[in-house]
Amino acid sequence: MKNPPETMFETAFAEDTYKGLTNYPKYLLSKYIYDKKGDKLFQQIMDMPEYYLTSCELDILKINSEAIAKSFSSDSGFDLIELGAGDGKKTKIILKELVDKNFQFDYLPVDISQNVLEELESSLQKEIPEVNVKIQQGTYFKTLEKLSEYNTRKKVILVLGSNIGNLSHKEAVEFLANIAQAMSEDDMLFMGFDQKKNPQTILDAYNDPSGITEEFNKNLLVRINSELDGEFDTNSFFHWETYDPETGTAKSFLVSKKPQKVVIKRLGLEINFEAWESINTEISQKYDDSIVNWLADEAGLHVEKYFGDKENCYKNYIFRR
Ligand code: AVI
Repeated sequence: MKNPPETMFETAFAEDTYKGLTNYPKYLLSKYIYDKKGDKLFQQIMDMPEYYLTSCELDILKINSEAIAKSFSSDSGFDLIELGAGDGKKTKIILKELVDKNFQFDYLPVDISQNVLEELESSLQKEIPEVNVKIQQGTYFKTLEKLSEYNTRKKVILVLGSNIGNLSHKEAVEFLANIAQAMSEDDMLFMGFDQKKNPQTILDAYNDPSGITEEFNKNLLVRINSELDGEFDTNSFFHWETYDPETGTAKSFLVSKKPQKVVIKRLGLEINFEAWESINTEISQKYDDSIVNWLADEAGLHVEKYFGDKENCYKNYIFRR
């Protein structure tokens, strides 16, 4: 890494961008794709026919809603805590079932964005007014820690969308171990994991002909341009996807079409790109039961059960301590 500027970085985005673009090979962190535009593009990705993950998980939740709701229930009621709730499209299937069956519960969606939470709360008030919503603005683990200090009744922690796939195995174990730490024996974790499958299906999901995934990926460069005074010409990079069936890792790259230098003023950097040099922008890990069991074991959890679609393209696992 080149010597960082003497002044401190203004934001974590600035620091992480500096580290990633002065590393060899170059990388950027996918969490920074999600600003207002990135969120919108991800909504569009979830509606694409190639992006099977959303429809598979929706099917699993619809087909198994009764069994899922039953497994969550507890005589003394429970708190349903969702990490990263988004627009709640999938969660509403479970919430409807829980309300229909008259189960006693509160719904606690956790998100860093107050705006996202307020929108979710008002849509729930319209669509399922019976749900007692207690929005929790904050980071996942701080919020979980706080909730496990004050709440004594059963916690059901919900993480949908195979978001764990954007973490390396090491980071995924840390993520699960942090959740495990907030869980008592009664509590459970319900979480989605995209599964290994025909490699072509995976490549198609991350390489749509309409170019939405490319725009989503390039939003990283757009953000560097607007927030860090960068001078990326986004047209001189193209999106490239790979999938390794041995490791189950799909990787997204931006590849430089030509030799070029890019200035990022706020970082005091001029970055050199060779022709065809890449920036890794995301990993989307695919799993099978052995990997999920191994991750759980490393994190101090175990798999109690799973719900899958007909072809086991996607699975939602129930974990306990
Ligand atoms: C949010 N995450 C689980 C998505 C995925 O499948 O890795 C993000 C995404 N990247 C490209 N398409 C969708």
